[in-house]
Amino acid sequence: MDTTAAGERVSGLTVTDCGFRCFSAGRSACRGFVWRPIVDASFYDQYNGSRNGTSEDDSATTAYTPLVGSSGTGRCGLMKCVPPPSSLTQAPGAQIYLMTGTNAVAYGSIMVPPSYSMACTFAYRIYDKVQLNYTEAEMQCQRDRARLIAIKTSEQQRIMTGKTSRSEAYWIGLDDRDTEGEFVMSGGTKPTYLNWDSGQPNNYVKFEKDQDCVMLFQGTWNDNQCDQMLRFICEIPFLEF
Ligand SMILES: [Ca+2]
Ligand SMILES: [Ca+2]
Repeated sequence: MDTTAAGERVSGLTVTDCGFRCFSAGRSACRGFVWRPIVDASFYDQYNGSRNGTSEDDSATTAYTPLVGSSGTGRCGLMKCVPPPSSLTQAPGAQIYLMTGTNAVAYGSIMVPPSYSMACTFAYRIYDKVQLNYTEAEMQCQRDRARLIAIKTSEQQRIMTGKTSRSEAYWIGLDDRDTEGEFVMSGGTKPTYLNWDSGQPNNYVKFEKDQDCVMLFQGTWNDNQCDQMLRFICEIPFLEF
């Protein structure tokens, strides 16, 4: 089991069991955990707008049951750190607990689609069963109330490198479509953390099209033609750097 910032999710656990997993993992591996009841997808529609119609469906099928104590089972993810308090909402959704000594203390809740995994400062979804061009990928993320991932730290890059396939390429939220050579991240900021592959970006011209959209491939970045059909990664940021 991965107990780094964004642990693998395990389904079918109660809050108590999830807390026990966290406690057993030890404080260095688990500072807190996120637990989500299995909910009807329509429940999330109230908060997240209409869901996508182009990609994998979520497995959430049973009715939503409000979280009270340890009743019911859900998905459990251990976290090495937890989202900042400013990102928490009162909306019922993913429940976050802090481990304090031998106790799990309710910390808050956060509303992200059930298909998204939680990290410390963001939630993400790796779309690896559908391939879209850059604009379509952007739109798919927007339907999740998310954006193509803006990788702003080496920690965020490390997580994504670990979660993606080395044999595949994924669109990330970085492009120079407006002005050649001036890359802008999803959210409109200029990148300060950079992770280009050697020799990139090269704006390579093929069939009279240059390269204005950035993909993650084997752990580093490369600009590519925006009409290429690639996998992609969406992100819901909890904290902007
Ligand atoms: Ca370019
Ligand atoms: Ca390139």
